[in-house]
Amino acid sequence: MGATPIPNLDVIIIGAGLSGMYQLYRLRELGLRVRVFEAGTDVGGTWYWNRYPGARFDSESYSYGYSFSKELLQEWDWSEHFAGQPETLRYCNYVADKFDLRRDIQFESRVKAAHYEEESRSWTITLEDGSRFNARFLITAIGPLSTPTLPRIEGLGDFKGASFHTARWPKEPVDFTGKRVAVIGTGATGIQTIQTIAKEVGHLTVFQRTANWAAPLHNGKIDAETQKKIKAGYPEIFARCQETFACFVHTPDTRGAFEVSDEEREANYERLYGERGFGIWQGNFKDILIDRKANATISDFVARKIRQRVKNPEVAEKLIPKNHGFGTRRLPLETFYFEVYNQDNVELVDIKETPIERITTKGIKTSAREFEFDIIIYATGFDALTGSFDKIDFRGVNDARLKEKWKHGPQTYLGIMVHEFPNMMMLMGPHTALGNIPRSIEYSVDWVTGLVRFAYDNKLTRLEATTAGVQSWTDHVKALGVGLLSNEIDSWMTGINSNVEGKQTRIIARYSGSAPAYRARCDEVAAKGYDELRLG
Ligand code: NA7
Repeated sequence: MGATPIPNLDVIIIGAGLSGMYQLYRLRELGLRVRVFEAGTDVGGTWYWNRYPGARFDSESYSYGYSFSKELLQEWDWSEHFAGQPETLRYCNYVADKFDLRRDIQFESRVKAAHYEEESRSWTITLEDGSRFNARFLITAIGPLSTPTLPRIEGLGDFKGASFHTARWPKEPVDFTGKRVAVIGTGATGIQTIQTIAKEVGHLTVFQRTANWAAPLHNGKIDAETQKKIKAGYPEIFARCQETFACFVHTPDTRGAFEVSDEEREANYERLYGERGFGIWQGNFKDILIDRKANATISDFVARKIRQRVKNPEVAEKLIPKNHGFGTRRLPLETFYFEVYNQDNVELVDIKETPIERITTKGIKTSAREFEFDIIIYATGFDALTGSFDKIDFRGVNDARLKEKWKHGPQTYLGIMVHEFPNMMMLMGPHTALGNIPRSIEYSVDWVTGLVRFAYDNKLTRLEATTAGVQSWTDHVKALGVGLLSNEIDSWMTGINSNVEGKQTRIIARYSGSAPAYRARCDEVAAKGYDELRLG
């Protein structure tokens, strides 16, 4: 132990994104001494870091904001059906100001270690600067997609122009006018970036490894009349989110794709393709994500749309995924993305055909050509779900290491607790329901708050998940994944990241059951006095 006394707290929260902010708010209500440690210089998490051009919601704005404060709901006006990142970051700041959250948040404080001490039944965290803090409880609010990854390509540091990962975008605007720009990656982030900067660049080259399905977002401004309706309708909006599979507003279809005629199916797809948001994914026929033939009908439909929208048939074919069906990876939503490839100054490079060999001082060298660029954008994604845990040296009872424990995939109880890691709770960790994420955040924060309150009310100082509890939840999560087409394809949802050593084998790190079922299970645990935990 160092010479500096360690301040004593009741709860330490890591992260001041949407989870950490709300968790702080709730724990303050219990009168506890809470401190949040945040690596960034301000609140917002995902919306603080992801400042890349075109970053915006794919969830309807009014279904995304916090629902816990009626006052907040009435005060805040979302300007668009799918708000852009600057607006969402303003929203996060508004919330922080309104509830005076910053006084308990320590910024520029990256946690590098968190160790449990049995004697004191408490957690000590160590920040990058060496300072340490101690608390009875540790709550991680570090986000499922918050550790960006760069390609493992030779010469990455050699490039003399400007290069950015989308999730580490500078605060100052980047000028693309007349510039030769490369984008590597065509996931949800790459697509938003490409369709936005294509309007400004001199020349754009997109390096695509795997074609992704994407469907129109159909964003629009919210006029005064609609604003009024939204504000009056919040109870119904949130009630709807509570009923649906993944907390989105889109009502799932109870019919199978082949329970309707070919004409009806086509008309349904046409309607969904013309509607705002995730309806085509979340409100589609019930079997498109589990039945190969049903999936083929929607995949064929969207492929036809791509062929209609992209003028050059060769380019269109490159943009149509061949290795996975529609919706089996996280569906990007787009705004005239496919039309970008009709611009004379935009080129698509299929890097499965001509792999990138190295980054050079001037640009990118593929097996076929050498390209020169002023700017390279890496839209190459994240070490998802477990990556942010791996970066912190979490140690539990008898020095047990979390990274080691999760070597072959996460082992959790309700996605919230881990055996041998007493008094540590995870928000939006692996094995929890994600979906429309603030809805899941609010539920998990309330559940964790209930557990902390239970501990203080009952003078409990040690809460631990049992091996049986962990086994049963982990088995349950695995069983839920059986039969899903999404589990047969590489993506961050199946734990694959080609840029991270050891993440080339598919795992089940994501809870794929319904949010209502998840909540019912957690409610049951709470109602029974948390008797599935080892309490002391
Ligand atoms: P994603 O969805 O993981 O997409 C990353 C993209 O980058 C994807 O197209 C990858 O191709 C590509 N990629 C990754 N590494 C490389 C290398 N080394 N070389 C070439 N291409 C590469 O991340 P996003 O940021 O777009 O979205 C993440 C989530 O954030 C999203 O689902 C939303 O929930 C918000 P691949 O498909 O792996 O072949």
